[in-house]
Amino acid sequence: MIDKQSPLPIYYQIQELIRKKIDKKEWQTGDVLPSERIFAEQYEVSRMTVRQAVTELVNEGLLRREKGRGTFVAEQKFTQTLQGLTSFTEDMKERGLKPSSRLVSFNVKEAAGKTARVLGLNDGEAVYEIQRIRLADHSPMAMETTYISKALIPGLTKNIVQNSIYEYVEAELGLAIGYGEQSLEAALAMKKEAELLEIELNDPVLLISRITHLQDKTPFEYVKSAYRGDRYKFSIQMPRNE
Ligand code: 16G
Repeated sequence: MIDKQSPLPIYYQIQELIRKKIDKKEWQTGDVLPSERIFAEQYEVSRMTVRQAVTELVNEGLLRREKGRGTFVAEQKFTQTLQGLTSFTEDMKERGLKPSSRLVSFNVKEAAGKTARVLGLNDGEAVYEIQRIRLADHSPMAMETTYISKALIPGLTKNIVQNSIYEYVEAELGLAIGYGEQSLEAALAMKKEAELLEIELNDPVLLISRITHLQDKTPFEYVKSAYRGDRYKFSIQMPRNE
């Protein structure tokens, strides 16, 4: 199966062979790969070559190494489009997964600084600060910190925010959500995020900041989230402007 005469580098051929086994579900999420030694013997290549192929796939996110335990087929990443304003609940349901939230904290605070500014509030006005771990089929995907003006949406409760906030705003309150502004940047998971997201300290996360407005342009939420870098991939369609 490995063609040593081929112009394709051997490590690349091994990489594609592993990819194929995963595509064909011969190896599934959570399965452990044979050791480098066994691999090298089976395909009559050096362990270095096997290591190179595996490292590339680990960097790509297809495989995951665990110290002292071996190399596993990683959970596949979600591709999340950046077009359209959707809620976590909607995104997960569309994928056929069960959305849920683990409430980390629910407080009313005095708005200050950027939070007050982006929500159009004066310093000292009351805001809800809601921290939630968002889960898909019980597996943590993101940690969200949401700020919402108490004067605008006075009735929020722990119970409500454990379900969909967008659904409450639209279906219960009859408010129309209009548009959002969002930015993304790379970061390393800090201690609290790592623990709650069940990843290692300094694992990659994507920080997403969103300000969402009602149709009448009133800003209604300011959300700072950390998405697991190993579970998410973002995509967008880009028509070239004339
Ligand atoms: C998404 C949003 C978040 C919003 C939440 C509402 C990002 C990147 N996305 O997670 O801003 O608050 O959906 O979800 O922050 P819910 O309706 O399920 O509570």
